[in-house]
Amino acid sequence: MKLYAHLFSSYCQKVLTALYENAIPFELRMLTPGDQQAAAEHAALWPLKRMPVLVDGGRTVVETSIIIEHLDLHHPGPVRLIPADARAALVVRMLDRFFDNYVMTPMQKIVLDGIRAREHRDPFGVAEARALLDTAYRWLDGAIAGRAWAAGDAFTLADCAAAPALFYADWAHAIGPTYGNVHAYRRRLLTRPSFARAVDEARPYRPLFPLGAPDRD
Ligand SMILES: N[C@@H](CCC(=O)N[C@@H](CS)C(=O)NCC(=O)O)C(=O)O
Repeated sequence: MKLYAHLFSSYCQKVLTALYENAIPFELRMLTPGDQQAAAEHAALWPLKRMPVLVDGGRTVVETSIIIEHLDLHHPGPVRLIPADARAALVVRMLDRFFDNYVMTPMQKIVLDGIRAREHRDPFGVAEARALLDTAYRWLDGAIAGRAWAAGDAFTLADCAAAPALFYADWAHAIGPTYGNVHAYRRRLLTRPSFARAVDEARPYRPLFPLGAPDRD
């Protein structure tokens, strides 16, 4: 399998975490800005040019949640990221959508606004993103009370989504000090070997963080 990705990208880390959970072998096709060959391959596979993209045999698989579903189906390992029970799987998929739509998306809005030329910035959109993150943190703090992982005792797809989302969201818009469950969960994610590896591999790229990476994590 080949994964077209960049190690510093939050959505790429979501899939890398899933791959590392089950030690699934793959070749990383790193999408570095200077590598035009890799960029051309990526664009030919997926004209929308979003990363990561997984190529498994003759199949091109896009969208991180679907890539992780694909891995769980075709390359199952000891850690089942989608619960076998359909009802439990629904909760996991719902939380995966929560992290992508209400943590990752507003986090990216804030971060990407920092890359734009000053005249193209969108302060209203950024203020909306910050408000959405505050609401998401508040909801999450209640939802995960008493849980080890997002959906309960088992590490799942939802945690693969949560890990990079909360990692970067806290950098972009700090998680309020009153949300103790979210802080503890973020710390727990950082100690999970699969995600800790993804974070470590991305360390050299921290100077790329447009808002300035904090000196922690
Ligand atoms: N919904 C997509 C989102 C992927 C995505 O937005 N990836 C970012 C990197 S974190 C990207 O490719 N950005 C490049 C761009 O927006 O042109 C997924 O889950 O795979």
